[in-house]
Amino acid sequence: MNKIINLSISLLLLFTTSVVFAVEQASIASKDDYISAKGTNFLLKGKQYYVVGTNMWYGGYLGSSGKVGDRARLVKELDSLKLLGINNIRVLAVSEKAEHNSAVRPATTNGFGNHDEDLLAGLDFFMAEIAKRNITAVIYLNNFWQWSGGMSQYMSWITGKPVQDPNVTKDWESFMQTSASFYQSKKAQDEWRKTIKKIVTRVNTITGKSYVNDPAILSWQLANEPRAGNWKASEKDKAIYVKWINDTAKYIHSLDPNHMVSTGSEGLMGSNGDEKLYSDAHSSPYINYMTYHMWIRNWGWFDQKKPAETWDAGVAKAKEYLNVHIDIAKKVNKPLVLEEFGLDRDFGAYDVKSTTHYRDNFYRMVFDTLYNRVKAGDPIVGYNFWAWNGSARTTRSNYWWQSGDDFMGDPPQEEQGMYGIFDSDISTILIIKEYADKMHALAQ
Ligand code: IFL
Repeated sequence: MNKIINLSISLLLLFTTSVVFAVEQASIASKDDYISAKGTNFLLKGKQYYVVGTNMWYGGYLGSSGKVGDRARLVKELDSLKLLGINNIRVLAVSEKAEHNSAVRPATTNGFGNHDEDLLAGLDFFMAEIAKRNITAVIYLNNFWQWSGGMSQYMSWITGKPVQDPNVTKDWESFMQTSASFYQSKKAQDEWRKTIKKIVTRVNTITGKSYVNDPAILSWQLANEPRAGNWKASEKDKAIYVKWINDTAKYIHSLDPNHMVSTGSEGLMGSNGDEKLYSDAHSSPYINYMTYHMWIRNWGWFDQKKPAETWDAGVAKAKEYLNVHIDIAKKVNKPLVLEEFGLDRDFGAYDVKSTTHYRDNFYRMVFDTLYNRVKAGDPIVGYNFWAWNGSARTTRSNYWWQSGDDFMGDPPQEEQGMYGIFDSDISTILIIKEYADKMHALAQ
């Protein structure tokens, strides 16, 4: 009798697996349905594809059906972004549990191999919802900075030493050195590859579709803003970093033949100002396009407390930074995306009701500079502004995030409201929409 029951169960399992496989086969996209890089262009179904995007690191968090999730809000945010003309979102795949105050709580990963399935299913929901809206995702698999645990947390798990939160120590140089030690740790790389494999080969629990077969993924991204080391990185550090990029990207392609892989690099400011390092990092045959980020206040090119005095020089430097990367991409012969930029609200305010005149002018300048170069057929293929706060609001008088607060584009390492765009920022939203329309018109 037992034998018969076992046999029936096995047959049932075989049948179910075959049906799932057959359903997935039937819906498997053709090569043309995935965005790919050709020369300095992105192509989708034989047509130019331009990234008109935003950043929403917390997309998977909102998608969770658990306590921290808010699916109704996610759906509403995506509807708003769609109306704005957004077609791409940069999102975090995994976070590592950290003790310091600058990191998001909970984390998707609570120690090596210990993943929170509810939170991971949140990314599934996010992916299912963006696909419905014809929005694509860039999914990053690690973080050089501390707000999602990231590389410094991997190293803390390995060395047993607590992460020294640079928000507290103010010692960013030694923090960066610790983060970069991640590239050289065999244990860290082995553990990270297990996580990469888990995410990349995942089957979406909402759609039943494998991530590998999901055309809504524009690219897998190694990490948010990986750097070779601190500002004193040696030639050896740089070589290790370039090799790490090549090897990891190759590994991801071995798991997923359908999608592009990108670095998440900030460009020259994340490459010690070293053009060779930036070019080398993106010359790997396994890196399909180039990325850069631009932060004129973080980098001291603009002082938000003295805007009138520092605006002209800050904008001049910004324009140069925007253009110089496009010229480098021409030499490397790959497409380029400006995947982060932003500016404070006027005079560095965080309050949702404060004005955004300088930010609005800055957004217009960035969009216009890039739009004109896209139009001229240069290697720039789009942008993602940082970031979408949408309907999130903080109730904290000091603007610092705490567990249970709304998730917004400003991560927990920064004041809530610093750079993100709220759904009430109408003047900025109108500029985003104006240029989204212009960019889409170029793809006709
Ligand atoms: O929040 C920051 C984020 O870590 C990033 N780049 C800069 C953002 C604003 O400071 O990736």
